[in-house]
Amino acid sequence: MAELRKAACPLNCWDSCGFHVTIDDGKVVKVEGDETHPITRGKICGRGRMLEKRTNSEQRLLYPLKKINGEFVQISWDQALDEIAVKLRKIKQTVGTTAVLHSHDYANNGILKNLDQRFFNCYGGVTQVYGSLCWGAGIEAQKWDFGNAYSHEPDDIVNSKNIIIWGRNVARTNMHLYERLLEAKKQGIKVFVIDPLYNATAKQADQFITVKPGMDGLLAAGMMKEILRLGLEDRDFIEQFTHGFADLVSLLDSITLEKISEMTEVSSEVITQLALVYSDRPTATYMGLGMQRYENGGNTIRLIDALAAISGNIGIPGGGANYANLQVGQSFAFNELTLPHRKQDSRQFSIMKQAEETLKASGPAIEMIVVTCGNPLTQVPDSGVVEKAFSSVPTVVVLEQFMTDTALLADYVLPTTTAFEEEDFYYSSMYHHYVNYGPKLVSAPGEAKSDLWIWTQLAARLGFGADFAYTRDEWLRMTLKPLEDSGITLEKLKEQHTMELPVEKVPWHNRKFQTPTGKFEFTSLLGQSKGKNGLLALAVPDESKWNNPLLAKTYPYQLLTIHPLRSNHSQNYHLLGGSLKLKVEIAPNIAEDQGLLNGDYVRVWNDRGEVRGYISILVKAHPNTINIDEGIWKRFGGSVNQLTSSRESDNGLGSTLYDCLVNLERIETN
Ligand SMILES: Nc1nc2c(c(=O)[nH]1)N[C@H]1C(S)=C(S)[C@@H](COP(=O)(O)OP(=O)(O)OC[C@H]3O[C@@H](n4cnc5c(=O)[nH]c(N)nc54)[C@H](O)[C@@H]3O)O[C@H]1N2
Ligand SMILES: Nc1nc2c(c(=O)[nH]1)N[C@H]1C(S)=C(S)[C@@H](COP(=O)(O)OP(=O)(O)OC[C@H]3O[C@@H](n4cnc5c(=O)[nH]c(N)nc54)[C@H](O)[C@@H]3O)O[C@H]1N2
Ligand code: SF4
Ligand SMILES: [Mo]
Repeated sequence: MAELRKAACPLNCWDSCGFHVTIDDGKVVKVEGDETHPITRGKICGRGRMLEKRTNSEQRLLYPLKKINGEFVQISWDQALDEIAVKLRKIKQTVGTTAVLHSHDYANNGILKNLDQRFFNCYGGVTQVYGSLCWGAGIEAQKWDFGNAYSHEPDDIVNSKNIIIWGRNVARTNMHLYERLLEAKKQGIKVFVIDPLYNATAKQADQFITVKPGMDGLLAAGMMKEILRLGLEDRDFIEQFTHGFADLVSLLDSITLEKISEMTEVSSEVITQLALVYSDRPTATYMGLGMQRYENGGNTIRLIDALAAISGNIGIPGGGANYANLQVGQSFAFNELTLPHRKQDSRQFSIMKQAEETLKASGPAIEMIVVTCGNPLTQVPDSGVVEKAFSSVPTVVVLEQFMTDTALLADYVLPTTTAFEEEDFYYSSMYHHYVNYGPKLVSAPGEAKSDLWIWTQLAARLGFGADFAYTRDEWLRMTLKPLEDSGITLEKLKEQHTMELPVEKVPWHNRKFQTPTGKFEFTSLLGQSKGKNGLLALAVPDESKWNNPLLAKTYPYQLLTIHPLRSNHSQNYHLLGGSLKLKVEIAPNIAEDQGLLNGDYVRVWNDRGEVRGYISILVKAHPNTINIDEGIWKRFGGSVNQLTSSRESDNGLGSTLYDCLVNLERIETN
């Protein structure tokens, strides 16, 4: 008899959907949306549905593997754990615990996935990665401006007059915002999309504004110039609740609107018109993450925040500079779970430069890399260097569900469970503020074990078993401790499956900001305390004709590598079936200039590497722009990160994945 159970999507995504999962004969047979979920309301995307395939796939890793003479050999769990524990103990006794690099990302939104950090802290403190490939530049930017990065609750959107979707590929990456946009449009709320690509969201917009990639900060500066020229700014807000406005004014005075128009490749008329839209309050801004993956990414988000601030759109229903919603994750007892004080030693590599740092590390050199919830060989920039670094380290341990490009490089591959095979809570600090409960629904195939089981076993072998001597219930209760007063308990969550977290629904409505001055800061004291000048700037991407004219002559096209429609990063390509062809999407002018046709085979290259694929001419895109979706495995023609740079963003915490110039030419199919 088939059974229907409620569950939750574990994927790293804006939406954090509620599921209805059908189980038959001990197997997951279907994944659908839970129509009682207050935000996701029964609709889910193909990536969520495909979790059925991911769970049942014959490609699942079933046994611990060890590489011997270049070949993977099946070994027992005891052998794998004993050998890894011996190596960890030896490293600790000889060169010190920071000779271990913990390379991870956030492929699974389960709260107990953070126990890897507890393991490494209790072990003594390893080399950790800091910053984020994903959203690091913008998070830091909002911390400088507001003191934190908060979004309005999803249903607040109906209070807007205008909605600006700025660099977020909503129809593809954030489907429940897309649903709400369509509803808002029906109510007469105006929708504007600012993006170099004419994507599915742009098609639904009242107006699409194409912009030169990486130039959004300048565009925001242009709008601010016009708002001030026309006297449309919110004087009360500026005078009472902001710091550093005079610095902003002198910055805006240092450039003309004509120059901004030339650099952004947006006409002055459109800039003026958008200034009027911002002044016609409330205007909500929904920023995406693509546009901050540039050298100037932090400054870009800061200028857009400043635009929302001077136009009076902060702290009011229907407004907001919505980028991320960190208050969601901040609701849980993170320190109790991860025990940061147990670290005796520490070293940090930026997540962008983890490979270069590994290659040059000394005192101590990296002896072991442990990879959890990540596929760095595909996802980390400059993959040529990543491959070199991972191949150079004596022991690489990868906890995985599938034989990814990274797992192929490992010395030990430890097979892990998928979400329906273990119990956890799921939440996302990107969009809505509900936590979802995900029960264990089926048993894991073969000898696959949860990450938590692996940490528990290793901790016992290394003498800190007591730090992991908790039941699932106890772990989950530990994370909910700060929420008890709000009535959120494990029992209630198990019963209700999703619960609303006690967060600000209209952030900053009381105008009390979490910055050092307590105000919105155009000039950031936090930035200054970190050794920067804290000022806003008219900054451009590193790889642009404005900054590097010679490079721009050799490599005339800007390469974006946006998130794929049917895969969450690298997680689904091997399950899609059919023959996968790497698609090189190009702006129409490139096709005209080079006489390219759809289906032509081309190589795309720069000094860092080369990728080959088939031309697909976009109907509309900003001139000289190319896109290749990210996440593609080596065996399917990837990774596009062979082309991207590992430079860090202006504030040091974000990636510059889209700040990437390339050239392209047709070649013969081989
Ligand atoms: N289908 C799908 N959905 C996903 C994911 C996935 O892999 N697949 N991943 C999830 C994760 S982890 C994340 S971080 C989010 C990311 O969600 P998004 O922020 O929506 O995704 P991106 O693909 O980074 O880029 C979004 C948009 O930015 C535009 N863009 C690029 N450069 C610029 C620029 O300089 N200016 C402007 N204005 N726009 C620019 C791109 O053209 C694209 O339309 O998506 C989540 N959802
Ligand atoms: N060029 C380019 N590169 C990018 C991006 C881009 O837009 N362009 N986007 C960046 C962004 S936004 C992000 S968030 C990162 C994502 O980077 P990653 O998180 O590294 O990418 P994923 O492909 O989501 O997942 C990594 C692996 O985690 C495994 N996994 C899933 N669940 C579990 C689990 O429970 N336990 C363990 N041990 N493993 C698990 C999956 O099988 C998968 O192979 O990529 C970044 N890289
Ligand atoms: S991937 Fe995102 S949109 Fe798709 S089901 Fe999961 S949470 Fe929902
Ligand atoms: Mo991400």
